[in-house]
Amino acid sequence: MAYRWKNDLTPADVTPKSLFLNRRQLIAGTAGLGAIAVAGGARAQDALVPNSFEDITTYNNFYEFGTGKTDPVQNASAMVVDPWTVTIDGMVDNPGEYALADLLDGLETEERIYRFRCVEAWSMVVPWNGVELADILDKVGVQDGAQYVAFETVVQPENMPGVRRNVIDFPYVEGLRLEEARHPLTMMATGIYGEPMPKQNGAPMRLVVPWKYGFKSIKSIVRITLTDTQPPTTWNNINAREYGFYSNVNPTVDHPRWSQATERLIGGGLFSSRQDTLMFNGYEEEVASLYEGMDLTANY
Ligand SMILES: Nc1nc2c(c(=O)[nH]1)N[C@H]1C(S)=C(S)[C@@H](COP(=O)(O)O)O[C@H]1N2
Ligand SMILES: [Mo]
Repeated sequence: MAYRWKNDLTPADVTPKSLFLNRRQLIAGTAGLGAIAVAGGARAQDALVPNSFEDITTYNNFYEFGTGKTDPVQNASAMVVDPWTVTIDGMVDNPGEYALADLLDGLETEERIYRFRCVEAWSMVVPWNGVELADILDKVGVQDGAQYVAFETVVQPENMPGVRRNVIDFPYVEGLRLEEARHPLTMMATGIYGEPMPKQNGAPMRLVVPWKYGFKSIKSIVRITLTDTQPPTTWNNINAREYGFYSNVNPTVDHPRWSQATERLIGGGLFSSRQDTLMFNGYEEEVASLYEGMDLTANY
């Protein structure tokens, strides 16, 4: 049974992709009065209106291809994503090098429309396709004593200009507590809008953790490791004072250099205005219990 949550939409609520692709034209013309009402009134707490395919695939962070927002769409086509092997190791019953298709075989694929909030204070709403990470973990068999899941992105220097220039240390690495990784909202996404994941968005498989800042959602994953030790994570390695291990979206804990209270919705066009950032990015009811008793200012 697919997981349902407070702000979940049923497939019937999803506006056809063509409408989103044409949203700018719709907004420009009288035919778009309905769309204007939706886009103009969009607030993070209302029904989730996904961004257009174009918004999601042309404004990216993927430092392996450069640090500019349009570097990924320009450079990622060179990345080789087929064949793709994911190494699963550490505290698991069935370690190994899995062909991606074998790893996903038999698992239920779903569409999930999630808010996506970057630590840089911009946001989108994205219709992801993929599986629950918990299903992958069950398949490989997590051993007693495992407490964290570590992830690693592919490194293809010949195809990745940002890697060749060492813009940050690679491979890009991330990690979650096991309970976070097992939470039903946590996905391994293999597509958007029902299409295979575009390379600039982290083909062929990337993590999506909707209540955490975007940098936790590591792209193009080639290794998953179960461990009893908190794993190093890329942005924490770069600047531990600014980027913690948890990185839960929290409007009350500012980044040392900017406020996290509001965010700019990408693709808002004429109606673009800042909206309030929601606690745990709007998923408080679902995930707050994971952090019960924790000081969220100290554990940022
Ligand atoms: N390997 C890798 N994963 C990554 C990044 C990156 O630079 N390299 N950037 C992160 C950041 S900061 C964000 S906001 C999201 C952006 O995902 P999107 O481009 O699909 O919107 O990817 C995250 N995952
Ligand atoms: Mo980000």
